[in-house]
Amino acid sequence: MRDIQVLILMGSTSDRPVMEKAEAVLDAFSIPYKTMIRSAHRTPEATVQAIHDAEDAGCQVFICAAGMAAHLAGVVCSKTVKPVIGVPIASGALQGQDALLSTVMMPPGMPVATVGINGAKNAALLAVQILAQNNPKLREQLLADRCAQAEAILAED
Ligand code: RP5
Repeated sequence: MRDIQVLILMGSTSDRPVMEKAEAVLDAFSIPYKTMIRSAHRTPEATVQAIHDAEDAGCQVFICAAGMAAHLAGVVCSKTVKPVIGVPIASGALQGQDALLSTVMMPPGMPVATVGINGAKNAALLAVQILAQNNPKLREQLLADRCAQAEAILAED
């Protein structure tokens, strides 16, 4: 695996349309990342291998998206001490309510930072904020983004 700072994992290719929003944010901030399809239930061994490979490649933050009984972020958390951000995906009969609870309700000692249902953009921005702790240029870019958001709102008047 080439050098990366963020690994995006998602449980299925059906999650891809949502997670493209996370990729767009990381592209906008020029963050090197890799996206892989890995499932906590369907490909458990390959999921653990991806975590090890990503850490060897310099990964600092994991973004894990899954729907239904969404255990991907929790499993990744169990295998790394890097920050893990969970994205509950709206899929299946409960449209993300199940994934939200499965992702956010981690046992004490196993933290997953969970964004809202389909919150791929916020997941990526949180990853950038984590990386910005040791990167003044990224911090400046984030501040500029906040200013742009405020200006856009005010321009709506
Ligand atoms: C989860 O089950 C995936 O993350 C996806 O959101 C959901 C449905 O998967 P597919 O049946 O579309 O592959 O594991």
